Amino acid sequence: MDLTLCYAPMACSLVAYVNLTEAGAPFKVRTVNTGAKEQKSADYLAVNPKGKVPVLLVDGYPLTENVAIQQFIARSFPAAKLLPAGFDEFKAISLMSWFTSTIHPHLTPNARPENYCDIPEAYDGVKRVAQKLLFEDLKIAEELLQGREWFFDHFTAVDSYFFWCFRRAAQFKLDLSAFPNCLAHMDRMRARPSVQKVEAYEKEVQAQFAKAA
Ligand SMILES: N[C@@H](CCC(=O)N[C@@H](CS)C(=O)NCC(=O)O)C(=O)O
Repeated sequence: MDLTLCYAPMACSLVAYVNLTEAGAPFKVRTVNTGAKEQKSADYLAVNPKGKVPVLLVDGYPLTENVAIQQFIARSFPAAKLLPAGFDEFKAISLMSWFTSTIHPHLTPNARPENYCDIPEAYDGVKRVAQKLLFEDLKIAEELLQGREWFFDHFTAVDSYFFWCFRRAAQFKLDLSAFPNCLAHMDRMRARPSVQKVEAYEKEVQAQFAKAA
């Protein structure tokens, strides 16, 4: 099976990078320079008409959406146990669906308030409302992680996905001190070689893009 991940630094394509690495899957990367709007180029739109990362190309066929991609990786490489077993598998899919449908949209207005309101003077208000909603989400995640290392009884794709969400919140310089369990989870994730690898790779790609600008 030939796998290529369309990946952009800082973006949620990090999750698939981590999970493919955790699975020991051989994969190639097609970098996407979102700063230069490469995701809206005709070439890229032919791969994903939504103009977003991630895309996982499986033998050349594009698979989009994080929830589907993480399940595809987990099922293709079962030995990595990237999804928990039994009923917990559905709880894991439920959590990842919540990250996609709720947490992610509460993060994006911090970066792109102009996509939510066309009154520049109101951008701070857009961010404030999104942050309030995000903190309600994080309170739930904080409770789920109480007394636990991972969301389930071992590391899974849910941990990779939540790591990206929480790291994104940290990148917006939000005060996350009310979420010690989430902060400890982020530290545990950063101790994993897969996360160290993607964060080093991310810096390399950012440097390449900066040089090309
Ligand atoms: N629901 C999609 C969301 C994908 C998404 O929003 N990706 C962002 C990066 S985190 C993106 O490509 N943004 C570029 C743009 O909107 O122009 C998924 O989970 O795969």
